[in-house]
Amino acid sequence: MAYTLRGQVLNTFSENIYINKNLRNKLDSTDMDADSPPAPQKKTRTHESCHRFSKLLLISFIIFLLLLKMLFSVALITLSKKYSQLLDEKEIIKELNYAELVCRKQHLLSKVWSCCPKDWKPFSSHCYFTATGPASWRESEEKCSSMGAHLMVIHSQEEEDFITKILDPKAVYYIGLLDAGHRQWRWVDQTPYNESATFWHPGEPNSDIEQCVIINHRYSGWGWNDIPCSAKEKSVCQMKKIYL
Ligand code: MMA
Ligand code: CA
Repeated sequence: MAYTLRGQVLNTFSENIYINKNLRNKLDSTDMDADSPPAPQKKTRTHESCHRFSKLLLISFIIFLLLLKMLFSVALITLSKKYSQLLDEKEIIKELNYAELVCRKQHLLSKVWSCCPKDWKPFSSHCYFTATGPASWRESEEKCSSMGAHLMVIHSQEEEDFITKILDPKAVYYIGLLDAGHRQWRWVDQTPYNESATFWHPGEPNSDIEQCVIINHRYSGWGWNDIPCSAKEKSVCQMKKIYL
């Protein structure tokens, strides 16, 4: 008998041909000689079922191989996804290798950690740093940029309240708002300037030559004021939280 399945099938196949040939010879000789004994039918049937079994075995093997291939493909896709995720995380950590990360779990059962660099304050989906400057608006923005951040952008009362609680009421801080010309206010992250979510001090903005914006505390409370961009002030940097 053959050693491999393929060999076995071939072997069975050639045996079958041989038997069929044999049968044909027998039939031919029957035509010529009616007295000859009948062909051994039992043996042929055994070989037929053997052939069917081999066929079944071959089909099962092919299905098994296909399933195996599918399994391998799924495993390969999963692994490559995990690998690229790992590379991304490594890239983020490499970029931030100047800082230790402080991470928290979103929920007790969550697998995701949200992180901010050490000395940055977390709020909602962002991290905030208030110890830059004094420097001009442009230099302050460059400093934030060098840390993978930008000057702070404020879009809600909650964000305004969060930041004012951690700022020094005697200091002045640049935020990421700029006059692009003719009192067209632009946020550094290109998000739209929404008039209904602004926190200008009463009477501000008040001067065309004051094109950069600070946040500070006055007798009336916290608010924004336009000032000349060359003034050296502190600033607030903001970056997205890092999720691991
Ligand atoms: C300063 C300066 C301005 C601001 C006024 C408000 C005198 O200028 O901070 O930007 O608008 O004060 O009185
Ligand atoms: Ca002003």
